[in-house]
Amino acid sequence: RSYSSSDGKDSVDLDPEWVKMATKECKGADPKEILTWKTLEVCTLLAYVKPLYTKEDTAHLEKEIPGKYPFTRGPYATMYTYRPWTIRQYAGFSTVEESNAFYKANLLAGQQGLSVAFDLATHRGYDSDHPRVRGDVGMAGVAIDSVEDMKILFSGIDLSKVSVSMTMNGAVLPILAMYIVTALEEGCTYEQMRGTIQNDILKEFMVRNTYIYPTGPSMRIIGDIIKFTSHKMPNYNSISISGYHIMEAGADSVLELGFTVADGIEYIRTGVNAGLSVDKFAPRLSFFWGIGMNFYMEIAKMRAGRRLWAHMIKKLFPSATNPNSMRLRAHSQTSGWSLTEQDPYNNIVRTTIEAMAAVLGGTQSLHTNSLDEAIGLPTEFSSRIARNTQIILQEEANIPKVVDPFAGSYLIESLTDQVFNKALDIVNEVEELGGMAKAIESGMPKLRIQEAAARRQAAIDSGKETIVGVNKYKLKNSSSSSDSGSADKSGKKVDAGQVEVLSIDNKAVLEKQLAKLKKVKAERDDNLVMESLQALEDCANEIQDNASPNDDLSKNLLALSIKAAQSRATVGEISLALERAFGRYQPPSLLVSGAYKQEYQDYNNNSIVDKVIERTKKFLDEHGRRPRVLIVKMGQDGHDRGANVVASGFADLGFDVDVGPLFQTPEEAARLAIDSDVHVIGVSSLAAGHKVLVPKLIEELKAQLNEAGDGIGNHNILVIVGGVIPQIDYEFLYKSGVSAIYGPGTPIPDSAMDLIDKIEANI
Ligand code: 2CP
Repeated sequence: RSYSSSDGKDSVDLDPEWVKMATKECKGADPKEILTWKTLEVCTLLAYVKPLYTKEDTAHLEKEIPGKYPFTRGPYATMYTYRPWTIRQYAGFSTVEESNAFYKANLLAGQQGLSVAFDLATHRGYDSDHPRVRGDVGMAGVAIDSVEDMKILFSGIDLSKVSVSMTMNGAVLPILAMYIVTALEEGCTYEQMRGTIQNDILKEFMVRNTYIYPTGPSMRIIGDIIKFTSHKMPNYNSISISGYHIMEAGADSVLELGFTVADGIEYIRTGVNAGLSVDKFAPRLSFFWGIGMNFYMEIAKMRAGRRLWAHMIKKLFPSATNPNSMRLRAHSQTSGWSLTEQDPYNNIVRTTIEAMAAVLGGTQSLHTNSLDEAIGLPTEFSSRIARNTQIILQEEANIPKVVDPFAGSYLIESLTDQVFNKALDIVNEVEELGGMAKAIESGMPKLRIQEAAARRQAAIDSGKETIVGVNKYKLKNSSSSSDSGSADKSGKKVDAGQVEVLSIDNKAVLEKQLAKLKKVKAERDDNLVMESLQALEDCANEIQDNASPNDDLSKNLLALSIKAAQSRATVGEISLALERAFGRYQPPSLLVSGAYKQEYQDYNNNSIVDKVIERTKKFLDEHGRRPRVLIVKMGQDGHDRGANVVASGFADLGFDVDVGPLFQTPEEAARLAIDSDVHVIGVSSLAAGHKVLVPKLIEELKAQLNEAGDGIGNHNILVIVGGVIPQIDYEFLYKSGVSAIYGPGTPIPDSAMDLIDKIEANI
């Protein structure tokens, strides 16, 4: 065990005088041995964190001021003292009418910028009437099919004044085009458009999974967007380079930082390959961090991130001379993954702590999660508390009064150095693989993130890491969220376990969308639509000519998508025109093995893990094969952290695990389960589609098993469900034929043991 300092050498050891006193207080034990903090980042070999930092640890520090290279202390000189961060809550649900009303109410109540959540059908480039998106329309975001929808979404909102962020990656061309057409038709000029499009496809291939086209064409789309916006929309941020999803998928802070900065470098190269100078577009690249419960580390991460970006641009792109090209500005979101279904009011506290880390780290814009997000969609009540958390930090706590208040802290400065150095190692590793696009093809980032996720889950399941209300300090009689409260001192029932969640009527939204689609298609000039779609497809088929003047936008995919959107072509039609040229991306299936078991046993030997392993062995002896599970994700929900962690955990425990491809229909999932002769299908659902998709799966299973007759091995395949399932839907799912629901917080070995019982009973 050794500590390491910013230059990688052994750092100043613990202060000897303190060690003496501490040894006494530790009753003779070595404080270095027992008080050293082995952080989560140990996965990426971050050095151990000392229990005490002193002046000697920061003796090497040079003076830095905010607003100046390397920007460790902030992208602006005055930071929040002059203008606090933007309160920007990510939202969108159901229809454009409902989302528009929600946005307007939020702006009146103190929100300062908009951030649009689209439904998964839109993300994946399907119109609402496509058969693959039955369970997804309007569920985890707002449904958009054409410019007419977009116009209603922003009606009564002045797009020349309010900056709008749109989380869109796969279907980025039709959605950005429709936004631009809406703004133009409302009288806003290109120069006046301010806001951000996420447009970060690399992390989609790594973790978020809402890609449409293969990597090459996807990067070409990004090049065209950078080119178009840098010429015509000087105040618009062309990418939000996102660490958030990398962290939510399980990465620790160092991995998140390293991979995100490596993504950014790849985008700079993409802009340069599109014929642009770095200074023409880099100042409008922006970043997006996930902020979890690792308080000190998150502050250090944000400071180190700014320094790392500035350092890499200077080193790799010497032609960049505008300091704004090196200035990292970031949006942050508190971690959705850190929220718990159990005892959910604790989530307000978690979000507050995370929000404080984000602002003490110097974020430019912030989303604070609602307390109910581990259970379902936020209500007006929970959204208000989330928003007010930020207003209170801005207006009551005096936090904005001083720039970078943690600067000079022995700990934070040391940690900033350490995170910088370790993340730099990751960036260099990616560079050695040939840059992020190549690294992704090698599978390296995905596997590293999955490994970190599996270890984290094992740390929680084994009790090494505390989650209040989940694995420690649980509510009485609470095995899951079914707990509906406990008694307070006066014996009165306190409702601590149940919260109300927003419920979306998927059928009603779908009907509305279908009617609107029909109307748009009836009223438009079809010839114009066909022409514009053909032009787009032809351009996509042409090899790019990098020698063309860099302000020539005649062969630009965004310019042509704008024309298509103006003609009232739909999201699905524009996406399909591009798909005809580019094809659809099929992801490889990758799974880590051994990490879960090792981390668990490291902390807790001779545990339930060993018992489950014994049980699966016995099962093998008795039944001639291992218990076999197919993990599926249906609909357009690509959140696969839970599915991957469960799959690798179950495999480590001795199950035969199959992982279905993402985006299956219930019919396809049923077919795969029967063909693979599994005992169980485990459905992982995080995007609210379970009430439509799970009953359909069970129906399909029955129909297909009947069709197959007696020749099939399993007459009855069990269906289990995990993920974000509101308690109120449990009864419905059980009635539909679900055998078990394992909500967030269920330890993997517990669910595994329960499942073996169920499989044996079923056999
Ligand atoms: C700010 N300004 C200042 C100062 N602070 N000027 C002088 N002194 C200061 N102290 C100026 C800036 O230069 C800018 O003007 C304007 O004020 C606004 O400040 P900003 O820092 O640009 O803030 P912003 O407009 O809020 O933009 C922040 C970001 C932007 C990070 C740059 O990219 C952004 O808003 N991103 C949000 C992304 C987002 O919402 N993502 C949601 C993901 P100029 O512009 O004239 O320079 S949801 C994800 C979910 C989970 C999902 O993906 O599924």
